[in-house]
Amino acid sequence: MENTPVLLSSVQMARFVARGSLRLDAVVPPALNADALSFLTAGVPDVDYGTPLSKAYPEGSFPRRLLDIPEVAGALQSLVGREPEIDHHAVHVREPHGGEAQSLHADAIIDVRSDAFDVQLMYYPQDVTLEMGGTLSVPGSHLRRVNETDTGRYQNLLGQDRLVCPAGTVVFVHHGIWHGGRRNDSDVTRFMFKIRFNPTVRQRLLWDTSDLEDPPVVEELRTWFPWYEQATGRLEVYNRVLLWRALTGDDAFDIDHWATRIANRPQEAAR
Ligand SMILES: O=C(O)CCC(=O)C(=O)O
Ligand SMILES: [Fe+2]
Repeated sequence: MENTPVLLSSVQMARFVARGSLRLDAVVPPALNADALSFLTAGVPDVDYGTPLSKAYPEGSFPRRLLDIPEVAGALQSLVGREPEIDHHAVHVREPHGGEAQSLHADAIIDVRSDAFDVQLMYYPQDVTLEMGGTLSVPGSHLRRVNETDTGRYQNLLGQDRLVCPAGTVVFVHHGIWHGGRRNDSDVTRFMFKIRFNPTVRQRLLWDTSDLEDPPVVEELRTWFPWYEQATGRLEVYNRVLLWRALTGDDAFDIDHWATRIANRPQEAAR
């Protein structure tokens, strides 16, 4: 079987930088989804913080089989390199007709990095309907600095995304994305398996860069989300410019001269 990782394109990377998430619908085959439900019910043994990916999950184990899927492996490699470390993993269960919606939060507690990021893989082994309490997330929120539940009182942001997906969907999110599990109003238990990864290499040009100069890349980076304020929303685009510079090494990259203009601090004395 062909197991070569399928790397992300520059357009997909730019979309991740703009949205803070990347969704791969039904990439996990039905047989593994079926196995996953029993593994997740039993619980996945803990892995120590900082364990290298290649040592974290034994050959043949459910997480290893998930991470070996070419599209999953390729997306992960494109975002954080070949051998990231495991920060932690968790099985998130939302019981039928149980509990409350989680408040909107970022998993970053205190995190001021602008040139590096962790990613979280979220895997849904079942079809997730609107009633089942899929993860809500706010596109384009990841670069606005908040600390964990600072955003908890925000309800129903324009353009928010309440996840509805086919079985076997994997979503990768930036550590800063605003998100929260919803209340499960269905008769079915909803499972989600999450792994957070820390990069161990500089996150530069790790993806398939053959389309790096194509115009759709910049179009993605310009994406404007409906909840953005007219003025402050521009800060999100500015922060993407900084992140794209870090990811590509192109210190001159800009959108509408925003980053260039505010870097102008002439040192030469007037004569
Ligand atoms: O259960 C969910 O959908 C979200 C859980 C969550 O917030 C997390 O894994 O950080
Ligand atoms: Fe969370």
